[in-house]
Amino acid sequence: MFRGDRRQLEKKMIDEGRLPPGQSLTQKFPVLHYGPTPSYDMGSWRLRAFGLVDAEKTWTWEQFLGLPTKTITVDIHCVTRWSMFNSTWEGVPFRDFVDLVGVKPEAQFVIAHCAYGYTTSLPLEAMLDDDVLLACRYDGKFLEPDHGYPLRTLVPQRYFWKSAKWLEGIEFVAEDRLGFWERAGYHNEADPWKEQRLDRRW
Ligand SMILES: Nc1nc2c(c(=O)[nH]1)N[C@H]1C(S)=C(S)[C@@H](COP(=O)(O)O)O[C@H]1N2
Ligand SMILES: [Mo]
Repeated sequence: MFRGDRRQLEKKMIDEGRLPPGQSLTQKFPVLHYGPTPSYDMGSWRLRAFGLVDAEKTWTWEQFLGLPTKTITVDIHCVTRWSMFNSTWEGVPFRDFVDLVGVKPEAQFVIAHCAYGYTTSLPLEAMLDDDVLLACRYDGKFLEPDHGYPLRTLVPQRYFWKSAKWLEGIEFVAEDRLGFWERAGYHNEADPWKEQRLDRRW
């Protein structure tokens, strides 16, 4: 892409409703997180589903890789104002995961638990969208450690901090609990089309 053309292209993409307001396009995939990148011994790695579920369940890496996956190509939007078009991810559709787990009717929110206690949450209803994945591959390969290896959530319809890297647990709850960036003042809805970046009540 030519530098001079970039602004024009971005304006066109905003006008066409593809690029959310206030965003710029990036060609490379930036890395963003708080704290160090964890490294896992995959022999002892577990994904755990708990909270308002019929029975708590855990998956080993081997078991998780045996679950049916789907591949999608989506645009992602970071609150720091970069958007990346056409990123291709493979993972277990969250909807299918919910069916596997058996979630109680009182469950209204989903809390993603990650390495070092990072959490982020969303309404269960939002997590049931077609394009929400427990993603284990990006561009046909396992995730890079910096991008969340071995597993992250992918929620393309929200700012990217809602896509939790180094996922270790999924908790189903009746009442929401603010996550790491949300407690720091980020908006709990995080809809890029409404520019829900910071919570103005702070
Ligand atoms: N576990 C964990 N997940 C995280 C974060 C984090 O600090 N810890 N940061 C979030 C933020 S702010 C962004 S923008 C995206 C960045 O993902 P990337 O590094 O793959 O681009 O990860 C999100 N997921
Ligand atoms: Mo972010």
